[in-house]
Amino acid sequence: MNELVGERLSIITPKAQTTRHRILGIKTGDGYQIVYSDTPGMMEPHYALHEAMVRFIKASLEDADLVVWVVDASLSTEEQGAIPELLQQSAAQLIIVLNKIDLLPQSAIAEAGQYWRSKFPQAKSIIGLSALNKFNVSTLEQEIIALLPEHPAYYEADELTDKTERFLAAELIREQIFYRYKQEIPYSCQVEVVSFKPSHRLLSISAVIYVERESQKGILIGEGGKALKQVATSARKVLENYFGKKVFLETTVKVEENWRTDPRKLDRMGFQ
Ligand SMILES: Nc1nc2c(ncn2[C@@H]2O[C@H](COP(=O)(O)OP(=O)(O)OP(=O)(O)O)[C@@H](O)[C@H]2O)c(=O)[nH]1
Ligand SMILES: [Mg+2]
Repeated sequence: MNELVGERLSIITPKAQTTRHRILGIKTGDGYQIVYSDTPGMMEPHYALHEAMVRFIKASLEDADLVVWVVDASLSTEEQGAIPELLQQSAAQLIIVLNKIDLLPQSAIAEAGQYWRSKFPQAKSIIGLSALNKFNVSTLEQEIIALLPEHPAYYEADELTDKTERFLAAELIREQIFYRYKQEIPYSCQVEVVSFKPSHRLLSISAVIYVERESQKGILIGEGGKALKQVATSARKVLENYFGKKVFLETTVKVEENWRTDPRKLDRMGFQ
């Protein structure tokens, strides 16, 4: 979606389940407007956060005129997950994107195309692309535009997303956590920006990083606060680059017991 919209709206990491929300990306062009919903990846929900993530997927599927189903073409067919029932049941038109074809030899791309055609005979098109190398992204956009229904624009031409700068800032901090910690830590963290104050030259951001348990807090902060300091330094650089000004970033770690499994806490944290 970032490549299609031409903006960094969703964070990207090598770890699974990076995206936790439904994030709109709006692209308005000459005579068209595309409203993308980037969603979490489909999965079996194991706890309340997962359930909230699946709700975002369901709502997006219900609203969609068109579903762009992105598969990782570098995985073997055995490694591909089952095709979710929700997708099979969706009345929306379907495009299958075989992403990461930069990792495949030409012959394997053709084979992948045939495999996915047999899985989705109803697909309007199956497009191999590389989001990384920006290969075939504009072809995909042309296919999408061709399938858009006639409708007045939903958003103003200069709107890019439904998310606030606060939200995007919190996500960029979370992205650094996903990059810097292993195993359970990224999944036990949620970031909230509690203060976002832009002035002429400086942007002051205060963020709370929630963890579920005292032990995770210790790992996150690290010996002598070193690990958290590294997160904060790299996040500050990313934020400065993103917002185009100097950033003062303050981070606090708080234990919010079992926030992932408590629907009320999740509601308060913006997962309603
Ligand atoms: N080689 C290669 N890697 C890619 C390409 N597109 C994405 N990636 C990598 O794949 C990983 C996952 O990318 P994400 O954008 O986080 O994937 P996602 O499908 O949104 O995943 P979740 O948000 O975790 O559900 C990251 O490490 C990306 O850099 C591509 O075209 N080629
Ligand atoms: Mg994602």
